[in-house]
Amino acid sequence: MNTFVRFERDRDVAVVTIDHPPVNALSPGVVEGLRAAIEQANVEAEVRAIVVIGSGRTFIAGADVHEFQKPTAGEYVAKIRATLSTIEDSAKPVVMAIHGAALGGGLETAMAGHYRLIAPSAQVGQPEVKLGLIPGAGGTLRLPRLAGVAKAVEMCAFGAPIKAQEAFAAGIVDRIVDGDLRAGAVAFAREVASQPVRRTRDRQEKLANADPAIFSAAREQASKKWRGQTAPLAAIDAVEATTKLAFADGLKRESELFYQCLRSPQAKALIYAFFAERAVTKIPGISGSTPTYDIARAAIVGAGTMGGGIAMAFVNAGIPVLIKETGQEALDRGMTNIRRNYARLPQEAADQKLALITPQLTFDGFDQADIIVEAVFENLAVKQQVFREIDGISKPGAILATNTSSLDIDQIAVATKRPDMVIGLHFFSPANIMRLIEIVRGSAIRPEVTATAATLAKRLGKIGVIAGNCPGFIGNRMINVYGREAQFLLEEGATVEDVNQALFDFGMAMGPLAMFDLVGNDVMRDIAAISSTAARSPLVLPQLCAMGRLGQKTGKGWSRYDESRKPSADPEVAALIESTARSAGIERRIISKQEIVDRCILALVNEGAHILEEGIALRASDIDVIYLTGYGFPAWRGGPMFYADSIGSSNVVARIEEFGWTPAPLLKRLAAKGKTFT
Ligand code: 3H9
Repeated sequence: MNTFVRFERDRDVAVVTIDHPPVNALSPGVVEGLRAAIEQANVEAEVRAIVVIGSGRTFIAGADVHEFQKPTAGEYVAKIRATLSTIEDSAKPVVMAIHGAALGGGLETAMAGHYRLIAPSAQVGQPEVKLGLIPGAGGTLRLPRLAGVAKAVEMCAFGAPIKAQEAFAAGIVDRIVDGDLRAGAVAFAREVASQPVRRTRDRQEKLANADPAIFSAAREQASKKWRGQTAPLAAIDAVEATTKLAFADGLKRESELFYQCLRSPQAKALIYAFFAERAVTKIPGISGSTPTYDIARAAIVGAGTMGGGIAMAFVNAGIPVLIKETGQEALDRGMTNIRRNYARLPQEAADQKLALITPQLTFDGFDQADIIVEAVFENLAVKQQVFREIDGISKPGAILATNTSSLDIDQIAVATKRPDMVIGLHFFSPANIMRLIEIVRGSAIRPEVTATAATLAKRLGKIGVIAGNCPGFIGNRMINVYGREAQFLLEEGATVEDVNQALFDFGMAMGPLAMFDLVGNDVMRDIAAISSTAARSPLVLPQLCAMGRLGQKTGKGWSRYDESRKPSADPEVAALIESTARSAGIERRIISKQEIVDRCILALVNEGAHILEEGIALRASDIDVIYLTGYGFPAWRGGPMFYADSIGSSNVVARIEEFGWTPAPLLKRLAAKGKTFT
């Protein structure tokens, strides 16, 4: 048909193959080719049925998201919709053969066909909400017709894909095909060739009597899970409209809601974030041909919260780990935490994972490890000592990684005879859950080690972002200025609750002082001590630490915590802040919510600009990915650098100057030229 879509004949069955690597997105060309192929099959008299299949690793991953960023997005969407109508209208039965994934417009294409077959390992889903969109090519109409209203609401509003078995049970697919999918689909197509075509749009039985409680419950849940986001609610509205409108009117309603979403700043931010996540793997000087080390076994030094979490991250990817502690009690505590974590799994799965972990008090077997990750106390001398020891016992070619969150990688590397094999892998807590790893490169690092770390991050299901070596790297260096600003606001008159609420309402997962209390005020103090060079120091934090108000772990920090860790305002802290500020001669005033947000967020932006200019981050979008995946920045705002761009660099500079700060030189240059970071 064209370079993206092949048309072949298997006797009386037309086989239409989409061949558009890497993921068979419905790019321009694919859409036209698919339509032409269906039309061709309908005019060829010998053809009795049609199979549509994807080549390569997947069926269709959805619409080509790049197209949504262009002014021609409207025409593009209209073409997809027209192609799906052509498929559904086909007089000859169309059998969709799904392997890999049918996501978004991919599932919509499949549902426009008359039958769906699926490989056992495949997945289907409507993940558009993650891009700030809703299904825009009939997904909110056809999915409820196949799977029922409740399932459709769940899939369209929450976006999680489901596996083949579940898709079959829900009625989305007609058969699971073990073995050769193409052959199975062709045989199936012959089976149904003489039957009248069965169009999804005509199927009404699952639409009747939808319980209104489905929609209200979903709205409530979506408002919590996707706080501040509009697309999930629009997706629920669209499915609800499906239960009330004829197919053609429902399509119109879906289209209106889709365009509202597509035009929203949220979709722009989320689509940006989607590509930003993928851009992190593009590392200058490293390519697909850069050799990598094979990582078959890992060893971890330290079974504390970080060590245990990192061990689970490896094990979850099927990599066996040794985990070493200095004392039996600490080792037992670490293993108890790991077991508690795995207790959520079915017994057999938990046993399999635990079998991959060897807890020990010695370095036995460390000489076999391909990577050793140090996760001990955050202290340079202690870490150097560990690196001296592991360097002595590990095999040549083993990578030595530190989980430091702020310390100088070069100073750790010099404790070894292989500084070129030493790398920072800054996991975030809980390391088995959080997706971010900062991959920190020291000055001696070999490209092969960086390439291995990047590949490993992907294998662990994580997002590895490259960072240069400076105190606090990217994430903590920025969080330091953000946290300082939050504390200055307190000294100048805002309450702990004002500051927390303002940033929470901005969309942060939690307010800054709530974050301090969660992470531990002592930990935040130590991070600040490593990465701060500023003249003004926060005055209250050291006092809280001295009072043992370390945060949630001690029941008291900036707030007071009950047994269920619910915070409440603590008048003692308010009095301490006030008296500290007065004795330091700081003038106190009423501070607006806008000022709280601007000072904290623009502190991030200004530091981000310095980081970018120094080459500590490879690109502005890497900084955003770190903040979206590691620091609870609202995804629908795209990250601090994208947010700065959305308000305009000259506005950012003006506001920063109003605060009496010095704008980063890069920021000033961008403002002068009317340019953006991203
Ligand atoms: C939609 O369908 C809306 C419709 O309802 C409306 C129609 C009117 N477009 O993730 P990977 C690129 S919205 C363009 O590393 P994996 C990706 O950027 C869409 N490009 O692979 C990367 O490029 P590069 C709904 C896409 O194996 C390369 O492919 N669909 C798209 O880890 C490899 O990607 C989705 O939201 C796309 N749709 O994961 C699904 N997808 O090499 C989005 C991927 O230059 N995709 N690329 O960096 C995914 O979730 C994953 O890519 C997938 C594979 C699971 C498929």
